[in-house]
Amino acid sequence: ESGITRPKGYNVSFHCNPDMEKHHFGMTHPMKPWRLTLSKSLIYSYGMSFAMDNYVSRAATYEELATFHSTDYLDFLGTVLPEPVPRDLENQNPDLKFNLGGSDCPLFDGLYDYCSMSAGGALDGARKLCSKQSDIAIAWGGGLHHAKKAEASGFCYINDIVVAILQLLRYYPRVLYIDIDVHHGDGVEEAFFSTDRVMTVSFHKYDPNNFFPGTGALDDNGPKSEHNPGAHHAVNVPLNDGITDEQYEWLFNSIIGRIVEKFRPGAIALQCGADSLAGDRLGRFNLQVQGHGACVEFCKKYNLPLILFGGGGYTPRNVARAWAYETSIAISCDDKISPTLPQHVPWRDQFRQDTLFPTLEQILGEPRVNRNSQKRLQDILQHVTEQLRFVQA
Ligand code: V1P
Ligand code: CA
Ligand code: ZN
Repeated sequence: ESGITRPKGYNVSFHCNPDMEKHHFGMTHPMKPWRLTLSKSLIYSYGMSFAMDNYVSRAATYEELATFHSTDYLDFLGTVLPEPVPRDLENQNPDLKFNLGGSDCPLFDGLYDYCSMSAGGALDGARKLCSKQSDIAIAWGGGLHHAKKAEASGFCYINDIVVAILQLLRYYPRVLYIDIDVHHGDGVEEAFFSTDRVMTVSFHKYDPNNFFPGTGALDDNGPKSEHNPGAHHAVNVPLNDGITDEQYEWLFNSIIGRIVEKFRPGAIALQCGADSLAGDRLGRFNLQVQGHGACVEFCKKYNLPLILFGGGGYTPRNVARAWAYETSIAISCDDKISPTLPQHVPWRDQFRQDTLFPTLEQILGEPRVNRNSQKRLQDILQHVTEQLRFVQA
């Protein structure tokens, strides 16, 4: 009914595991794995599965996770059990091992399974790109960009992105990582701080004192020690509250355009965290589904192997709209998706309006004040342009 057909000579693979979605971080925790169920419900209702190769992703193995994570950390993650009674409300426990068990990264039933399935989908996607069986791979269950080698952080325990990029690096000399989640992609940045084979670019709300994780200033571009090949290969785009589609698209296209020209990546990994959308429970921007999706469209135009990850996104109806729209961008050539939601979508009431593209007024009532001046955005572009003088492909 959507008119979506399978394009010839170009493959999209979709990687998910319904078992992942059953896990719960806890009643008051903003991360709801169920948003993946809602997203798939919309994607399938539009008929998009007929235009993709659909895979139930397997759980990543211990050895695969150990390509990035320390075995100490993995061993602990595999054996910790949830507390029968919550310790205390305010996360004051002084002996959290590996930052596990606090309010951001709680221990819940099936935690290890949840993490290994998230990484399994991302890794399966990366492998499909390496074997040229897919041109675009989609892993909405991945994108957990804060996890460190031996530490959980910001709702992320296993860094599926790093594991997937390490796989891509076996086949592609250079990988470009782009992160449009409203938070700084610190875990991925840090993992590749000392290599010039991965360039990381994060767009995020930046306020070192009041917004998680507090890193990602414009001039944080990788350790500038003399013999570090990774110097200048971290790009940070710090933004303020209320940025609009128009500004974001201009900045994204200008920056990514210059980077691709200079760095000439063999593959692109795009983290599509949906908490940069207007109306997100944790986010601060005024992006609409169209502006968020325009980033995917822009990346797709390079015709490079592309992997799309999920990430943040705390208002499930908006997450589902964005990831459904972005799935349609991945599979469609020119045919546009219907802006009206399909007649029969499970959990139809969740969406409130029957449009894929709600207006800012529909989402928020009153849009957030935009605190990004055009002058500041130009200065950011200028800084990045100068930084790129130190980069060579
Ligand atoms: O602000 C903090 C920590 C807690 N303080 C000690 C500082 N944590 C944030 C974490 C946000 C993580 C975002 C993950 C992602 O980038 C990728 C999946 O989207 C936080 C926030 C907040 N408003 O920033 N934690 C919580 N809210 C939280 C709220 C209720 C229950 C548990 C956590
Ligand atoms: Ca980001
Ligand atoms: Zn986020």
